[in-house]
Amino acid sequence: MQEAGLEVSRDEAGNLFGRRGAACVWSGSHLDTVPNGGRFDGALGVVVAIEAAGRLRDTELGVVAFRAEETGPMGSRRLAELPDAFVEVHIEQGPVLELLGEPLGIVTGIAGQVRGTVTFEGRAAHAGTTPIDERADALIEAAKFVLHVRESARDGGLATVGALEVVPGATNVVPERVTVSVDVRAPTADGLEKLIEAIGFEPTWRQDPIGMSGPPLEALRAVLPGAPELVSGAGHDAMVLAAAGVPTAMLFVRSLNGGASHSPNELSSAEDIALAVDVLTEALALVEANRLSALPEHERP
Ligand code: HGY
Ligand code: MN
Ligand code: MN
Repeated sequence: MQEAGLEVSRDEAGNLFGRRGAACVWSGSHLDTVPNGGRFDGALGVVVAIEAAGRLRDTELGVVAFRAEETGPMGSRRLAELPDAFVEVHIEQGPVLELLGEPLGIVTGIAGQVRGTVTFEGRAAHAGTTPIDERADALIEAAKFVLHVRESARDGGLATVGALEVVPGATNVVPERVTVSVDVRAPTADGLEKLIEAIGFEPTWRQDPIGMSGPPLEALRAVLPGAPELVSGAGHDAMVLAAAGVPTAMLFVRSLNGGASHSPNELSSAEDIALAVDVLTEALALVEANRLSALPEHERP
């Protein structure tokens, strides 16, 4: 960020901000990722934003590297009160652009998601002396629920059990308690509600579906006329900014390897990433120029 000529600061949550001047227009993404994740989820958007800022030496703007996006975006909530506009570049994390043979895509909206856990109670017992029919095996009930979660998502939306905690978790003890994670996604609020009801659990965290909008979206469409437009099934920091009322847009970079993501197989090409830098550079300059021209004469720098 310093090499790009930005003034760098960090907040108490560990978010990293690079500013030039008033910095009303921002770009960036997150630096955290999932266990054993890929190298592009988040980091790609941070590096592309820094590169674009380094080219726009006369443009006042900001670049941000958020913390803790994967665990229910916390970092991005801080930026909501700062900017007039936010543009996030992100690897698509899906197969659409690769199937279309397109290097870049414009995001029109971000699917809603809810997360929570369900706990199954059983009774600890000796694996070698407790008859099968005498057992209250929490893991058997949890296993049935895991299948139920998957079947519930058959008619729309997505539902995933990614983590299981088995207590006491010993080879020779019948499980007495099992906690199951639930992750549910749907492009509409109605679809989300239907899936929550079908699964039958109480979410503890929610992000409603949200649209991209305003000057950042118009700028991407102006810079990339005719580019494919798609809804993101993955959540992003951009959804938090948009939900806070900040005009927000996202640019997707083609995922290779069939859209593999949250996996070491995640991949975008250097050529596509270079194109994204060109597009983001033009779009940020356009958003800031339009913002300035919309200011009353006496407020312009
Ligand atoms: O889970 C998501 O959609 C994002 O990767 N945090
Ligand atoms: Mn991400
Ligand atoms: Mn991710």
